[in-house]
Amino acid sequence: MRACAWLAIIALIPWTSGFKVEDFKRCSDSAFCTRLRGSSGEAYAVLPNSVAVAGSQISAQVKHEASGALFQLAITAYEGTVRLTVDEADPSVGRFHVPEVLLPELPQQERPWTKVSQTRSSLRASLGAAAVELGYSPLKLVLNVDGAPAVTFNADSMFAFEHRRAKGEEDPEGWWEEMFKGHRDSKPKGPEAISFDLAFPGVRHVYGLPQHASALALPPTTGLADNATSEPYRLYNLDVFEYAVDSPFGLYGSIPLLWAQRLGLTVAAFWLNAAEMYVDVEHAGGGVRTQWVAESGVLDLFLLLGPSPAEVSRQYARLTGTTAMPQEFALGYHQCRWNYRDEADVRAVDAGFDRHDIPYDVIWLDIEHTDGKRYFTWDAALFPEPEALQEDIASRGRRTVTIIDPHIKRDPGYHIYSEAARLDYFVKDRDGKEFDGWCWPGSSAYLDMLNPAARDWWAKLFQLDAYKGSTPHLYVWNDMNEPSVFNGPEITMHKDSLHFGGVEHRSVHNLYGALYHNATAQGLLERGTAVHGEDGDRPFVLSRAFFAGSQRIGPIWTGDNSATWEQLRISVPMLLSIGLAGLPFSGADVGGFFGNPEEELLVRWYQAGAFYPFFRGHAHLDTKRREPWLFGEAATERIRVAIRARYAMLPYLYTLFQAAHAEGLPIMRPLAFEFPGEAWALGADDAFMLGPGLLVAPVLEPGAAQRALRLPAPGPWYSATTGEAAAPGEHTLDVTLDSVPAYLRGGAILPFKERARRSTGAMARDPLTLVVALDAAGAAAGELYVDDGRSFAYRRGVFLHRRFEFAGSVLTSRPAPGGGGAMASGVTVERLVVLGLQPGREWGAQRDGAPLDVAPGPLLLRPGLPRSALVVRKLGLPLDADWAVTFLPGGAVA
Ligand code: NBV
Repeated sequence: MRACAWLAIIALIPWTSGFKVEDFKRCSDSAFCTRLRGSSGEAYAVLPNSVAVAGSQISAQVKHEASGALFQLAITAYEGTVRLTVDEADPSVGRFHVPEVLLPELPQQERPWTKVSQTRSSLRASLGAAAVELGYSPLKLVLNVDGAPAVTFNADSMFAFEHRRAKGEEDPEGWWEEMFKGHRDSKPKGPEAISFDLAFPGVRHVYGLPQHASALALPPTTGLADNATSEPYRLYNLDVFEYAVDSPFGLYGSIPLLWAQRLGLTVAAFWLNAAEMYVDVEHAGGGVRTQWVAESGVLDLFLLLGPSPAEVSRQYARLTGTTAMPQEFALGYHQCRWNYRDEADVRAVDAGFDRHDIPYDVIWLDIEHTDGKRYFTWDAALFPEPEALQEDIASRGRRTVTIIDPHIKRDPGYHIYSEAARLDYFVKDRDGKEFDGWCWPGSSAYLDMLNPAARDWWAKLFQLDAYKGSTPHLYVWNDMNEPSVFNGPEITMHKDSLHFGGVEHRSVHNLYGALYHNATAQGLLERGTAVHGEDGDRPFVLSRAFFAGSQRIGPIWTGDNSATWEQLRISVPMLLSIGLAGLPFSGADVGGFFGNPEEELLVRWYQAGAFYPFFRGHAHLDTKRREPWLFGEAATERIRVAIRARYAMLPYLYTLFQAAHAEGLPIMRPLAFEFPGEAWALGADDAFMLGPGLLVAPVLEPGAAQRALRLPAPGPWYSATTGEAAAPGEHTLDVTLDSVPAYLRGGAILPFKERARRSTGAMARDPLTLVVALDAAGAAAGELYVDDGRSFAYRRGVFLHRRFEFAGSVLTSRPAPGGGGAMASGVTVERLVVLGLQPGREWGAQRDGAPLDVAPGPLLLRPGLPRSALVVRKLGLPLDADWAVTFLPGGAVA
C-alpha cells in the first residue's frame, strides 16, 4: 500500500532529468505579462485640483483617461527615501496590501516635505538633498539627488493599473481564465495587473532582484545589447529542479529590490508586492531603463536615495528591518545530507569530525528521519532515541537540526493534520474545500500562514512537550515552502486557492514562505523563553523560500544547486545580490546538492564556502557519501584548513553580524560596495569583501595555475596567508590547490581566534589575536563584538563592544562609539600582529611603561608561514578594560 503511494508520487514529480524550461512560465505564458510587457502610452493624469500637501505626504487623484477609472496617489517622504503608492480610489475594492513586511515603526520616520511649489501642471518639493517633481499630464515623477536626476518614474509611459471591473463588460482572452499545462486558473477577479517604468540616468550597473542564478550586474533583458536575455527577470517563488545558471528564471525566493550604481551615486527601488512579477532591464540612452509588471496587489514603491551603497543598505533596513542576531553556533560549519540514515550513522559522522580534527557545529536530519514524512515525528526504527542522540551531540557543544516542511499529510490519524483541520487552518481551493496537493507524504494540506491564529498555533508545536523527541539543542530547517506542490502549476500552489480573509494565493504567493519561516522561528523563540527564562534563546531556522523582511527571521540558502564548476562560480554573485537585498545570512550548498563533485571541486567549494555567511555542506540522496575525510588525506587536510580558517575568523564574522543586526549592512559585499569610486569595480563579482576588512578572491576554475585579481585603491593590501604587502592594481597570482587568495585591507584591524577546537562553544573563552593592517599613513581601526553567543541578554547590555585604533604608533582599546557594554567574558587579547610597520627597523612595544615580548613572526599561528609580521606575544590584555600598547622604533624600549 505504502509502496503504491510512493509510485504515485514519483509519477507526479514532473522533474526527473534536469531543468525543464517548458515546465515553467515565460512572460508570454502569463496573460498579464503578455498584456503589459513593453506596452506603453496609456494616458494617466493627475487631477490638479485634487493635489494636496500635508506634512510628509503629497496626495492626489489620478485618472485613467481611456476608462475614466480613478486612483489615489500618495508620495510620502522618509529620511533618504521617497514612497509612491497608487491604489484604486474606491477602498471598498479591497486590493491586497502586503502585511508583515514593513517595520511597524516606519510612520515615525516620516519627514516633512519642504520648499513645496506648485503650478497648474506640476509640483516640486524637497527632502534634504533630494527633490521630487510630479508632472500631472502625463503622470510623471522625477527624483533629483544633489540637483541631478537619479530616478524617473513613468518617463516611458509604461504605467498601467488594471482597475477592478465586473465580469461581462469585456471578455478578452486571459482576463477571466487562463490555462498552463492543463492547469486552469479561474481568475475570479479578472485583470488586476500593474506596470510601470523606472529610468536610472547615467547608470550602467543594476544589481539585486534576487533570486536568480545570474551575474551581480544584471544583464539586460531587452533592447539591442548582445547579451540581452530576452526574458525578463521573474520573481515567483518556485521549486526548480536542477536550476540553470545565467538565467532570469525565478527561483525559491523573491525580493523586489533593484540597486542602480554609478560613480558617485547609488540608489535603489523596492516594490512591496508579493504577486508574480517580471522586471525588464534595458541599457539605453546612456542609462538603464526598467519595466516592472506584477499580476495583482497595489503600487507601493520605495525609492531609496543613497547616495552611498552603505546608505542604501541602511535605508532599506529602516523599511524592512535588519538581520536577526544569530547564535554563534550558526556561524560554524554545518554538516548535512539527505539523509543521515539512522542514529548510528549520525554518531559515526559526529565522531568522524573529531577523529579528523575538523571542527563542526551542527548535524542535520532531512525528511527520512520522520515517520512517513509526518513532520514533528520520528521513524521509530531508525531514530528510536532522538533525545539521547541530541544530548550526546550536545555534550560536545554541538546542535541537531531537523527538517519541518509546510505540507501536512492528510492523515486523520496524524495529530497535526487532524488538529489543524478541526481548527480550519488550511488553505482552501477555489471551491472553498481544503486544498489538496501532492508532496513527499502524498496527499497534503498546506497551513494558511496568512491566518495569525494558524501561525500562533504552529509556533506552539515547537514547545518541548508538543514536539516529542525534541530537546533544547534542536533547531529547525524549513524546506519546500515556496510552497512546493508536485501536482500544481509550475510545481506550486494554484493562484486561485484561497487564504484567510478570502485573499487569493495569487497576491500572497511570494510572501507565503516567509510567513511560514516566521511562524517556525516564533515557535523556537517561545520555546527558548519557556526553557531559559527571560533572556531566552535566539531561534535558528533555515528557510528555502524568502521575501523582503526574511532577514529578520533567519538564514536562507540557494536551494538545489549542482556539483558543477559553474554552480560554484554563480554562488558568489547569487549570495552578493541576496546580501544587497538586505538578507546577509545566506549560503549555497557546499559541494553542490545534485551530482558528485570531484575532489578538486569539493576542495575549492570548501575554500570558497568558508567565507559564505552560512556555511553548510549538503548532498542529494542519490549521491556518494562525501563527508570531508572521504577524499584522501591531501583533500582532508585542505578541507580541514578551510574549515579551521572559518573558525579562526569567527570573532570577525560575529562582529560583522552584529553590525548587520544594528545597521543592515551586508556581510559578503561586492567590491563596489566598499570601493564605489573605482569604476572597474562596478559589477565585479568574482571577488568580494567580507565586511570592510577582508577581500576574498576564491579560485573558482578547475585546474587553475593562476588567478587574476585586481586590488582596489588606495591599498596597501596584505596577503591573509603570508602577511606580505600588495599594491592596488592588477595581479596575476600563481595558485596551487592550497591557495585561497584573501587580503587584509590596509587600515583594518581584525580579531581572530587561532586555537583549533571541535566547535564554536569550545572556543568561547579562547584568547584573541588582533591583526593590525596599517594603511599608507600608518593607521588602522576595527571593532570586536562579543556576547554570550546564544541568548537575548545583549539586549540588557550584557555584551562587550570594543573599538581598536592604531595611530601614531599607539594601539588603543576603547568602548565602541555606540556603547561598550559590560560582560564578564574571561577573554583576553593574547597576540598582536602588526602588518606594515616601517620595514628594516627594529621595533619594540610597551604597555604602561613595561616592555612587551616582540619579535618578527608569522601572521597566524601556522607552521611554515613566512615571518613577515611584527608579533607581540603573551599579552593577556583584558577585553573589558581600556588599554594602550605603544610601539617604539629602535627595538629597545625606554
Ligand atoms: O528534503 C529533501 C530535499 C533537501 O535535501 C534539499 O535541500 C531541498 O532543497 N528537498 C529539497 C526536497 C527534494 C529535492 C529533490
